[in-house]
Amino acid sequence: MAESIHARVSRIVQATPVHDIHTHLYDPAQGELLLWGIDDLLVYHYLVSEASRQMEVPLERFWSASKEEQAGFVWQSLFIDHSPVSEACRGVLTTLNRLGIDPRKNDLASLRKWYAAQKPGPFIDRVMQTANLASICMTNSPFDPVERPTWDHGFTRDPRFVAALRIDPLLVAWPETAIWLRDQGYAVSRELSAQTLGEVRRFLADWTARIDSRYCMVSLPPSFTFPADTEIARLIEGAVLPHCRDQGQAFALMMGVKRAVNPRLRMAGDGVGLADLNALQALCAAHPDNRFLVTCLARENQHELVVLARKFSNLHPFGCWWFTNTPQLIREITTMRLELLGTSFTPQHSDARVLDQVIYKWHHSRSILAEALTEKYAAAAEAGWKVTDAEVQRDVSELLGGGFHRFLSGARVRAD
Ligand code: HDL
Ligand code: ZN
Repeated sequence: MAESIHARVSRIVQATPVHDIHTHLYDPAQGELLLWGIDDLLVYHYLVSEASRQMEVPLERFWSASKEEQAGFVWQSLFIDHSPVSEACRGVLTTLNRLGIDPRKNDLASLRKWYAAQKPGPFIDRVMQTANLASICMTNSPFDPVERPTWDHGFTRDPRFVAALRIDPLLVAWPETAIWLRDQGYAVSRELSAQTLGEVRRFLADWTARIDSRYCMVSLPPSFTFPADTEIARLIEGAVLPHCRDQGQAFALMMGVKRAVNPRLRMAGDGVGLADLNALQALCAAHPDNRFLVTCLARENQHELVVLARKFSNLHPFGCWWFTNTPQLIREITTMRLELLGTSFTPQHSDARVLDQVIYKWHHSRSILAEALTEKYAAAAEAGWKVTDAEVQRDVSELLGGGFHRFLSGARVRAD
């Protein structure tokens, strides 16, 4: 019996290693920065948000507890007292299940025992193999006082972990960052003079070289507008975009995040707002020689982002970011992108903060991608265009990192 289209597509999607283009994971040589294991899985801020609505203990008690105790509160409230039906809860279950652990037969103590028996090196290999990852792109910040010393000290890179330069404080907190830059030896002043912009470019070039950064990234609030007489807009236009052109780097914009909506939740306290994509339209139009990688946090921004990508070939939409990383929205967004962009986008990144998470993030997303692609191939077949396995493989390789790497390299694509 001929293999169904869905079986063929699923086989190829599962077998194609993925380049995970945005995570918060670190090179194993950066030590404790690379999180893994059951306690880190359970105190993931997505789960803390959800647990804060259900757990018996007050938030202040939660924050004063140890990581193990916090994991216990999350496990009790989201897995024992209530069924683990949220996407983040299902993620823990999928991860354990695909590591060969029956979550129903294991209490927290036995899960901890299992993890305690894992050695970092072999565990990392096992996780990357289980998730079928070709590479992991980190989020590397010169502004992070914990991460920066690892670069000062230097370390032998694991080629599977590639770097991306994260510059939020430079753009969203310029006055304080100007002082910090001066302490770092860059002759900047508060006003954005030509000298200051030149020094900001030198800082960007220094760190791009230091970490061998693949692209430059920033997350932006819903209030971001461009063009504008704001420090963000002037730093982007006067320093970041020229830097990216000089270095042949793409600029990644993550748009629509509202930081610290509820500060009591700490890292779990960020929210979402509608981004003004007129700013993105103006950036793409005014800077045709720059390449923009963009993801939006609001569901309501997704259609406009896709239509803008049809207008500007220097715009590459990627991922179902954070609050849109749910089966329902991944299905909706991926189908929208296939129907309006063909395969000229990157459907997903994991945003993983704990290494083991890449197992569930990619297991869940691969199955939805396979379904969405199957629907489109079946529709093409109905119209007389049966795709070959080689063509499916070409498309899937494009979607799981090939198109991203071509876009980074500046390979021109035709405009709409
Ligand atoms: O700004 C970002 O890169 C976001 O992804 C945040 O890190 C957020 O906390 C997150 O992990 N989302 O998935
Ligand atoms: Zn992120």
